[in-house]
Amino acid sequence: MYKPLKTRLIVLAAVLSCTVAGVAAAADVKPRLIRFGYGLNDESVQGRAARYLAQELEKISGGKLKMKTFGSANLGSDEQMQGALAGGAQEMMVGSTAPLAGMVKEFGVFDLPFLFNSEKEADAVLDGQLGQDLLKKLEAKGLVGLVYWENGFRNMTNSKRPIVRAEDMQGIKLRVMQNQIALGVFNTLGANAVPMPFSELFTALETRTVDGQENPITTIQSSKFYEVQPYLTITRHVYTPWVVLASKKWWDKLSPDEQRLVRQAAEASRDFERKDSRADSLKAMGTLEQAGMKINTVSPEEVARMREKVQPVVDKYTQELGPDLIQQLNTEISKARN
Ligand code: TK8
Repeated sequence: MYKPLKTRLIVLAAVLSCTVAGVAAAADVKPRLIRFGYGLNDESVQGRAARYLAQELEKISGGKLKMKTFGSANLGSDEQMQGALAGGAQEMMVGSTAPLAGMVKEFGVFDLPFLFNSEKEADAVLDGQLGQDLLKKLEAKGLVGLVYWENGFRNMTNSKRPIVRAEDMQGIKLRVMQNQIALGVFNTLGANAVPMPFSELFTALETRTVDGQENPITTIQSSKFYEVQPYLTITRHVYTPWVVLASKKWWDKLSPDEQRLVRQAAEASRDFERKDSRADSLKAMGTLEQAGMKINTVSPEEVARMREKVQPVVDKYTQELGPDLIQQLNTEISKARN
């Protein structure tokens, strides 16, 4: 169909300006240096995923977005880094949800014991409505929550004895992550719970300031806790997620294109990390056994007893965190379970 020349020119101009705008937008990426901190050492699951994230970001930004990674809490403990991000003194980090509960109390849901049965259920909740809603709540605290990585199902180690029954925890000085729910859970199980940042943990175990701790076997291996902890008890009592965070002050200064690239790299790192964590977890048991740890698994009957024991703590925090939230959580878990 014939169109007047003027119309054709207008169409041409529109097409051209779109293309130019498109190129300009895609190029709206400035050279930046991003400091990314984490608590475990470079040989850990966390270290590998941090390096992957840095490489991915550099690749997709054509070398403009450079990330320098700092492991072993060299930029501070999880809590200290959270503060640095909120204040705008550091750009990015990854850390556990437990200390985040100090900023957004609802993150405490992940410290409720015996919630998830499998990684699949955890993924569904974290990547689903509830997990994403929690990330949004961080913005009001100066943090941008990007994705969840897997820290994993936690198990207990100690230097006193194998934990076969809940009673065996009696009197064990057990380092726990820094929040009220973790404290309540382990004190109720009979231990003497001592909240402490992860960065101080190895020394505390070595000097016997505490008798035990709890973490996923991947961490027990990479942090070499087997050197100072003879007993490992498989309890899988809690699944802890890690959250990749950005400083909101910094984030708000990024162009939409830069934000998109950081998000994209973070998502790729999530998929890499979860796969790596699960593969590493399968290998870690053998390594820990070879390293001489005495390993036992609590029986399902004993898990049921432990569950019963901690029910008052669960009830208390269901009220405190909001019965609706817990209801939503349980609904999302049972959907993933069936
Ligand atoms: C590392 C911690 C760690 C966590 C803990 O910074 O504190 O025990 O499991 O992964 O976030």
